[in-house]
Amino acid sequence: MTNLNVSLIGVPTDVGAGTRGASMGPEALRVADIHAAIAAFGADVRDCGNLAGPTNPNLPAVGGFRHLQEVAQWNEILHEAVYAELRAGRLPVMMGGDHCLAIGSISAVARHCRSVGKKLRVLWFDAHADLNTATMTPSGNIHGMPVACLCGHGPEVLTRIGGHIPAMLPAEIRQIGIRSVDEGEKRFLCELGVEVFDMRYIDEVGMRAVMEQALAGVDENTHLHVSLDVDFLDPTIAPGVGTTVRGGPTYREAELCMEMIADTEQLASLDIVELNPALDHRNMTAELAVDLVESLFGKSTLMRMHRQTRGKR
Ligand code: Z70
Ligand code: MN
Ligand code: MN
Ligand code: MN
Repeated sequence: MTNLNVSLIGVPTDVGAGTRGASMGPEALRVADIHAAIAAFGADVRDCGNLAGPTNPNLPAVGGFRHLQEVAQWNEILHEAVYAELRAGRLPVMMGGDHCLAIGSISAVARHCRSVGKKLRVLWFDAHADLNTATMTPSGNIHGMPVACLCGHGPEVLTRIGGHIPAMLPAEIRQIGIRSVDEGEKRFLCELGVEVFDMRYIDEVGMRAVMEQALAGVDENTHLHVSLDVDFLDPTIAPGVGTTVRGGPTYREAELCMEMIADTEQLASLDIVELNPALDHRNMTAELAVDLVESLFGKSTLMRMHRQTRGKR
């Protein structure tokens, strides 16, 4: 069963993003009552509050990176916090914050997997591949680089976090919903052999088949990490993000993703990132994210039992 000892970790950073405001994401998720949404399933939910890290100096890129030292500091702090919760047997939920925080969270998850002998599977829901490097990046924004850093391609201050380079293998990640990929990233995705379920593929085979493939091989010994960049969702339902990209999944498709993950009962850590309350309307994107979290923690359990009974008749 999914671990119901849940720790909420606020990560109020936007140092990796191009647009300011994701630093307000943790509070918007609290206002949407993420705590109650998870506690409703009988979970023991602990809000650890917000981590403290460097403020956003709002400077231009240097050597291909914006705010490299600040991003490194935030991720060192986050890595230790996430690792501590995992060791304590808890399921950490990272309330971002921009997507650069996946470097700290996933490196901690991977370290935990190595220590307890679990297989790692990362599901990366995003409009973007986030696989840029200093030479390929069009922006210098490090939220466009966490997948590369985790796979060992990036500045040492980021790749060495957690003490194992690479923190993660390309074979351990599945990317879903991708529809905005830079030229260099396309080549690099191929080169690394990352399994990508882009929007065209989702259109052609449907979300159910996509999720079956993305979850193939997940078993009782798998630690499932979900990294949910809310710009994965279609901007008509999720306007509160820094970089909207048209043509994303619908509410129903996104719910199905989360329900199929809940069915595996292997969810063990979660990032919710890139929520930007400064660009949202009446907190609708935060509320949508909380709806998805409810499904991820098994909101449809009753219906699932009903479906199984019906299937046997
Ligand atoms: C672009 C870059 C990005 C999120 C934008 C965009 C990256 N590929 N990621 N918004 N979440 O600048 O690297
Ligand atoms: Mn992202
Ligand atoms: Mn994105
Ligand atoms: Mn709801």
